[in-house]
Amino acid sequence: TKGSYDYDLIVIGGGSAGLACAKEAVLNGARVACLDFVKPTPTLGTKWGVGGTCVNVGCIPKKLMHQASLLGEAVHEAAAYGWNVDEKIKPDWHKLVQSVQNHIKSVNWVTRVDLRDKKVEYINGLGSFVDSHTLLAKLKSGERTITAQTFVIAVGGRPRYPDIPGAVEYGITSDDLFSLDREPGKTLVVGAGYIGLECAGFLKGLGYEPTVMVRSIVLRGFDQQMAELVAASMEERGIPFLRKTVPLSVEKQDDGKLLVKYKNVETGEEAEDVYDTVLWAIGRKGLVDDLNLPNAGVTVQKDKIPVDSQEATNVANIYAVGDIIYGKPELTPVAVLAGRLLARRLYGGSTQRMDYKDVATTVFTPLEYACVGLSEEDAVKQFGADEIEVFHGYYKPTEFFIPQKSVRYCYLKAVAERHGDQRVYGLHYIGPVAGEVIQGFAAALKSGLTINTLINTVGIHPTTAEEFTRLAITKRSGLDPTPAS
Ligand code: FAD
Ligand code: NA7
Repeated sequence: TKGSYDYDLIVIGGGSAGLACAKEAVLNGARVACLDFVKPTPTLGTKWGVGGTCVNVGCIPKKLMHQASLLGEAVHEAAAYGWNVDEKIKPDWHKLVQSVQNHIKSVNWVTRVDLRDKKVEYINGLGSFVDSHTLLAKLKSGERTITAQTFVIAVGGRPRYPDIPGAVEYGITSDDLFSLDREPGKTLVVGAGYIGLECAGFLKGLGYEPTVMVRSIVLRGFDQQMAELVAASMEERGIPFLRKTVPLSVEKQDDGKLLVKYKNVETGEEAEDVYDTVLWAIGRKGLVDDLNLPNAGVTVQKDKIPVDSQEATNVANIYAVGDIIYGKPELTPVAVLAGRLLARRLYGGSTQRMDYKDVATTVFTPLEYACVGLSEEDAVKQFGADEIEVFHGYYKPTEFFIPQKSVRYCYLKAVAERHGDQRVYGLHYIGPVAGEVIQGFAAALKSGLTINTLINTVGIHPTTAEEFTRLAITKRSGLDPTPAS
């Protein structure tokens, strides 16, 4: 019976999804424990406190380093606006890491206080199933067996390492980068997903020399026209892209530098270069292994857990949310909302389900890219090229004029229904503060935005977001989408 378990709910994983779910469950009257445990990285042994990926080794430190890099750029631009700045200004990596880590520590602290205030029992232990109602928590010293009526698995993922000689010994991942105790220097970033591009972007802005190694395409899953513009804007800033290339091995030279051998996957041609740092950004692996899921009978698919539209696994009392679920966007706000809604359905009598469609996102490259809804290729695939109208244009941000920054890649487009109401299926924007620009449009798109509404919305002048209200040229027309002067 319900009363015979230690808890109503045990949440495994104290990251974005787990914390949101645990806190909401308590608010709705459940007795809840939340486990969180971080295994150190293989070589540097980096570890961190409660809060999960986003706070410790994800969104937050990434955005802080991106901001540091943008500020460096802004200081140089300031001279053009008449500020007397020392042209030789230079960042201090150690100070930056310290500031970032101090912020993270303060968030860890606030998180623990919040859990205590909200009466969530926090257990710093690694959970593994004994059976579908029993969990073994391995603590720093000793272990504890606990039982619950219901489980929510919210264990997230960790970066992958490639299976090549030297990868683990000499390479690092985003789990190490934000606390690295030495300057990254000349860095090979392997992987062209958003994490690889973002890291390469801020490293360049901070004065280091990143190179991006791309196995196939850039930003798989994103609109490919936009993805190529993002890559081109990075190349313009002096970040080389090694295309169609995979690493073969990493060796440490006598001088401490890393010799990387690699090959072109099309020509088979091999080459090598020497780096100070090799950063693997080749995707993330769901943390299913430690959970002992066979003991509970939970099905796994490619390191992830498949769930239905209620986030239920194949086992009646076990649910999963966040990055660990199969086939859904791996983003913090998705994890948070899905976790909260699940708790409300479990304990608050709610029936509201998570809507994973039309989730807006931003790639925080030096010139940012944000989007919501369908990519052009997905819209074409779904509705056919004849049924899609793409409105597009290049634009010139006012703030770029005086410092004479390149406007070559400032571009945006709306992917819409061709006939009828011209409903907007997707919005894509490359330029400054992309996330801030797209967030509000995401609400509009979810409310059924049409091209007619968009172009009859009065813009805010002078902004870059107003460019969406000025979209007038369709790709089909063949007209030049670059603005006159
Ligand atoms: P996590 O936050 O990973 O939390 C899971 C927790 O469970 C971890 O603390 C883990 O150690 C713990 N755990 C694992 N196994 C066990 C176990 N057996 N027992 C106990 N505890 C366990 N998203 C955005 O929305 N915007 C961004 O800008 C963004 N940038 C990112 C940048 C980087 C470099 C990375 C790596 C990710 C970024 N993300 C971003 C993604 C975002 O961080 C994740 O989507 C989000 O953290 C997922 O939350 P989660 O709760 O599912 O998992
Ligand atoms: P992604 O988006 O999965 O991207 C991984 C990148 O690494 C991608 O460009 C891959 O190329 C490349 N890759 C994958 N394996 C290899 C190997 N073995 N060698 C070289 N290159 C490789 O991962 P991120 O780390 O950017 O993001 C993690 C997740 O967070 C992601 O799933 C998002 O949804 C959220 P490919 O395109 O496969 O050829």
